[in-house]
Amino acid sequence: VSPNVDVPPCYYNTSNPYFIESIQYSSSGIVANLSLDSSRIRANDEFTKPISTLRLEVKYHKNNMLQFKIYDYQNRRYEVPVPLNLPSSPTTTSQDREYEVTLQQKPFGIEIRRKSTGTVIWDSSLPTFTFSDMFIQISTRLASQYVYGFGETEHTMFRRNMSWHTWGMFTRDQPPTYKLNSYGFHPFYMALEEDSNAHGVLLLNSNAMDVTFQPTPALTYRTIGGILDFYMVLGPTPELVVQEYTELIGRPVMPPYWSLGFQLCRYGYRNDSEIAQVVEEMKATGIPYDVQYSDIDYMERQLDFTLGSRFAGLPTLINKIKQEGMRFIIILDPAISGNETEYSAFSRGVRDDVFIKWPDSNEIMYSKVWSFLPNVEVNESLPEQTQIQLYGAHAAFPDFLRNSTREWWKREIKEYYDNPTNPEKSVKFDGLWIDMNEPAAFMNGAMGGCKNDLLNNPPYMPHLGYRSEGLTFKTPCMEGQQYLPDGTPVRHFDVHSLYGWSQAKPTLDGLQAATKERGIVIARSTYPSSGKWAGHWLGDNTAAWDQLTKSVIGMMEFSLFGISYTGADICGFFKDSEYELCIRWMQLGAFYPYSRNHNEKGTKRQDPAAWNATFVEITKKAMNIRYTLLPYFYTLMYDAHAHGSTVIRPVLHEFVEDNKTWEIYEQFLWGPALLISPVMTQNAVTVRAYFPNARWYDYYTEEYVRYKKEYRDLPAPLDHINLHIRGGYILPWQSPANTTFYSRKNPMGLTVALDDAQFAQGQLYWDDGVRIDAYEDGVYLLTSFIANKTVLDIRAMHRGYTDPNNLMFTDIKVLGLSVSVKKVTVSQNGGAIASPHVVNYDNTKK
Ligand code: MIG
Repeated sequence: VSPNVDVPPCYYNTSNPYFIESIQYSSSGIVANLSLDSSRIRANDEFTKPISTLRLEVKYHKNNMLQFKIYDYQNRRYEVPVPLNLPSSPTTTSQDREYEVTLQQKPFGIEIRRKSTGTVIWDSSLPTFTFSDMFIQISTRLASQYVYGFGETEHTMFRRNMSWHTWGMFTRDQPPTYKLNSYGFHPFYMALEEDSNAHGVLLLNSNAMDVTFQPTPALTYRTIGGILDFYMVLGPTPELVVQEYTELIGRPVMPPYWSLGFQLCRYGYRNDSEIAQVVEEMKATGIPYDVQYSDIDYMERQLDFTLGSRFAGLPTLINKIKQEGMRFIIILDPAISGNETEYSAFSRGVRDDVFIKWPDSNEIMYSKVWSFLPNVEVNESLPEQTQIQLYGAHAAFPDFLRNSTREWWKREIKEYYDNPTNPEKSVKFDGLWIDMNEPAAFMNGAMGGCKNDLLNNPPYMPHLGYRSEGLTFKTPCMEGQQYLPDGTPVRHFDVHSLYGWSQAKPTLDGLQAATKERGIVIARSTYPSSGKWAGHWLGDNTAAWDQLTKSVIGMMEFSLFGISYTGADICGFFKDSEYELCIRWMQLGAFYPYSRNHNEKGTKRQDPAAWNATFVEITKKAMNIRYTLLPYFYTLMYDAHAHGSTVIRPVLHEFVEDNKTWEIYEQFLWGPALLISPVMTQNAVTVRAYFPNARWYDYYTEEYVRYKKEYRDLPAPLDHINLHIRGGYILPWQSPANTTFYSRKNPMGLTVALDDAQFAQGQLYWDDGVRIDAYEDGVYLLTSFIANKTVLDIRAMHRGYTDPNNLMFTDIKVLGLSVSVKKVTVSQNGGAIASPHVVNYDNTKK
């Protein structure tokens, strides 16, 4: 192995100094005590001195899921307070378990095999294991070169490059940049085995860490705190890996129907009339559009729960556009200014003791971030950083881990919505967009400077790309005192990367308490299980071509992380967008679950109404397809919420037996049945697309294209995004309209795309689109469709909801029938279904 700067040799012990002293096997797992062979310890400094005794606990939770945990059983250490869904008692038998665990005694190692194939999928009998207070390292051999996941970082392919790359993890206000960790923290990977079985591994640890991929293939984890707590799911398919992982961490939130509509935002609207004007221009284009936003501009001096004078008309505007069937989302930042004389969010926060403090002190730890000082005349012509230096207020950070904080936050949200003292000023938002929750600061550390150098500049600094700044780069000090719900004190050092996670649930709870509807929360910083309450936008990207591919990789990765409501800022956040780029991005963004065009203050307008008539036509065409397919897409969201299936589905999840798909990231699927092949390069008029082994029908012509297991160069003129429907599936759809409020009233249809065996199936989930817990409470309709040769069977599987619009499938298209059809009769419990439409591939053009 050649020396490499990314591999710190001083942290690889030549030999692993731990050995197993005692082992106890039981029907539900293994417990072993580890000891340190002191003759094999290197001369180490204080903080990397290995702990002398450790315990390994292996728990066979399920036939397809096990946990292995290594910790100090003599001294309690911090453990991640994120609850997992574990069976209260193991539900396995040794025969049915899909895995086998073997321990190596000296040096200590753990090996896990897939029983059915004998493949070793974890083997830590490598000479690198060490466990000290602020440096814990473990390595494992991997079953193949095909590893996916670990985030949130920008990289260039979906599968991870195994050639000596190290990736840091620690939540940070870091715009997507190659190799740097951005807003979220996801220590989870999915790996393929050579025979195309798949498994997944979560390291439940929240301390700053890094992972190094080695071509062996192998993987080394280094974390600077907590314990090693691994969970492995055995798949054996990639889809099952995600289903099993989300069963463990919690399934993705069910978004309201309207949140699947197109959304428009920008940073820097000057006043409410500018928003009103944009809304009118957008409506005039006729492009489907459901949601308008306001960024921090609506606030007075960026103070949460206030309304600036230039936005005094916002409540009226929101009420008006809601009358017209649209929705409104506002932003909230976590930090609260401590410089105001009358600011109830702060005074009530102090009263309820919600803010992060200095350790052993009653002093709030203040930093600087959004919120300007009172009584200042902000000179907007100054650069942003100078403005912050001059005008930035003392910012206090709510500790969302505490019950008191959660209650306070929910009350503040609800009060802003209701505004009981001034109801005509109440802001009737439908969703909340939570930014800056890494947590972000506009300075390193806190006012007065950080005090605990050991925590802020730890002996081992994970590879985060800003080593010299230490951990406090753009965030408060690591010694910040936080508390778990049960009152246990924890250091910000340990829970930093849980900040956004801890804000997600109270924000959704507050939103739902206010609006009495399902609503949606879009969070910037996420951790495993954030998806239960929130979606995620991929952050401050740049208006540049490479960001289109990066967004596809990002969404597929978040599918693995159990967050299905995702998307990137369409047309790019930083920099002025450009015509062709923005058109291609609108086409791709029409297939993001979270489809929002958003840009930075000071940049050129880039909303679809800002360009020209051709832009409008092209965007409308793509958006109309999105709206047409929303019944199918909403059903995928339900399937993710109920069963953990992916929505933005990597091609390899459906065709894993074809190893060409293991490399694909320039195409993706909506569920199992719609293949999206976007143009993501400048000046391209064709797109190279892979067609895995299935029947594919062109979405537009409905023609059976006869491409199988091959790459094709498809025509892709500027007004066209290539879409293909997979034979074997039935897609429910509905005629589009300018908002989902109206499209939901339109007639529905089915597209039956037959496979080679003349078979197809599908389903439709339908509810009122806004009811909280509609699925949990059974207030929904689930219909299944099965087509077999010449018979289509439509069956209600669950009848908990009747749509007031008397919806019917008035148009049924059958693609690929191999016999010519003269007459079709369809009946469905007396309900009439009009004009079935049959496309017989033998008599469509080739
Ligand atoms: O300091 O609220 O990622 O979407 O427009 C920047 C202003 C803060 C960062 C978000 C971006 C948002 C911007 N915010």
